[in-house]
Amino acid sequence: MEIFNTIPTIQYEGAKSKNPLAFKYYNADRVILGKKMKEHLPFAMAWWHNLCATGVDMFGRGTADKSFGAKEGTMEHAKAKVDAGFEFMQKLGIEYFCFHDVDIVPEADDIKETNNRLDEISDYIVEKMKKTSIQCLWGTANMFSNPRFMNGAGSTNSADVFAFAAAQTKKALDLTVKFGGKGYVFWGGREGYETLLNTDVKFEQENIARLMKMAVVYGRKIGFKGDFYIEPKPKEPMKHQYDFDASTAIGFLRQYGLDKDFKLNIEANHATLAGHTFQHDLRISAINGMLGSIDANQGDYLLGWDTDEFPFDVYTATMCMYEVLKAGGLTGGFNFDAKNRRSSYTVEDMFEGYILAMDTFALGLIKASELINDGRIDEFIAKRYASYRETEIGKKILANETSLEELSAYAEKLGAPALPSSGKQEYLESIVNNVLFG
Ligand code: XLS
Ligand code: CA
Ligand code: CA
Repeated sequence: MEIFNTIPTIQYEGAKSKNPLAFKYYNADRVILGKKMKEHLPFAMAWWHNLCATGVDMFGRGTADKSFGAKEGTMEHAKAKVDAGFEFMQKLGIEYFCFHDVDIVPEADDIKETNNRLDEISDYIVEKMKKTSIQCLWGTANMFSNPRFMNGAGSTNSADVFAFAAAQTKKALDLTVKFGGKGYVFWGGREGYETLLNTDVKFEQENIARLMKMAVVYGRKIGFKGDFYIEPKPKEPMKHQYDFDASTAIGFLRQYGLDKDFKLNIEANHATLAGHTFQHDLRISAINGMLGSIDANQGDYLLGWDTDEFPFDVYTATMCMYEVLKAGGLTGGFNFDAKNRRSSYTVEDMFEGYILAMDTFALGLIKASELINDGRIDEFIAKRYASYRETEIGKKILANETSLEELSAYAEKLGAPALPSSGKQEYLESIVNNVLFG
C-alpha cells in the first residue's frame, strides 16, 4: 500500500523548474570529475528524524503525524515506519539509511524483549532491502535516552549500566552486520560531565575506551569489515562532552590504540557548536586520515544549540565538498541528520526538506569541482609556502637537517627578515564568489 500517495517519484527537472517536488541540481547520473553524482554523494536517510521525530520540543507537543496509519508504540507502527521509510527513500532515489536500535522498535522494559522485537523488525527490513537494493550506511545504539544512561554509557558510574551499554552495543552491531552496514557510530550522547565535583574524568575516559575496544573485538569476530566512527560534539546534552571536536576525538583514539579501527563521522552542526567551521573539522579529519562519514545538516549561528536543519547554505556545502573531493571521497556517506522545522509538519515538507538538502549538496559538488578546476586557490597555496622549497634554508628545515644554532646564526646574518607574502584573503574570497556566481 502506498503511504505517500500524494507524492510522485522525484525527478531531476533542472534549475529552471518551479516544481517544488523536483530536483533542480541533483541529477544522479550526471558525471562530475569522472564520477556520477550519486557515487560522489551516497545520501542516507536518518531513521530517527525522518520517521520518528514529530516536532516535540521542551515547550510543546509534536505537530507532525508520524503514525503512518498505525498505533504508536506497537510493532505494527514499527513496520509501518519501515514501509514509509523505504517508500520515501525510493521516491527520492536515496540508497542508504542510518538507524539507532530504538528508532526501529519501541523499547521494552526488559532488554530480552527489546532484542526479540529487534530480531523481528530486522527480518522485515532485510526483506525490504532485498526488494529495493537500499543499503545501510551505519548503525548505532541509543545510549542516551533511557534514564539509566543519565550519567553516560561507557562513562557511567554504575557497572550494571555499563553492562547494559555493552549489551546494546552488541545488539546494534549484530543488526548493523545483518544489514551489511558500512559503518558503526559512537556518538557520545551523555559521555561527558556536568561538574568535576562528582567526576573522575580519567576513569570515565578509560571506560569509554574499554567499551569501544570490546566493540571492535566483537564486531571483527562477527564479520564487521567496515569502519567504527566517533561522532564529535562539544556539548548538549552534557555541558562538557568528551568528544569535543575532531582534534579531541583523534587524540583520544590514538591514546587508546583505537585509531586503526575508527574514523570520524563529522556533523556540520556539531562542528559549529564547537566554535569551528564545518570545513575545519573536515580538514582536521582528512589530514589525519580519519574522514569517514558526514552528518549533512546545518545549525543556526544565532542559536547555541543543535538545531539539525536541512542544509541550504551553498557556501558551506561547497567548502565541504571541496574537502571531500580533495580527500578522495568518503568511505562512508552523507547522512541527513536533519529534521523539518516544527511548523513544517506536512508530508510535502518531509520530501521538500530532502530535496533541498540533496540539491544543496549537488550544488556544493558542482561548485567545488569548479573551484578545483579553476586552480587559482591551489596555485596560491602552493606559492605561499614556496620559500621552503626554493631557498637553501627552507630546504634544510624541511629535510630536518638544521638546528636552532644554525637558524639563529642565519637570522643574525639577515638582521631582519622581509615580511612574509600577503595572505590575500579578500582576493581568495572573491575567487570563491566568482566561481559560485560567475
Ligand atoms: C545528536 C547526534 C545523533 C547521532 C547518532 O546530536 O547527531 O543523532 O548522529 O546518535
Ligand atoms: Ca549526528
Ligand atoms: Ca545534531
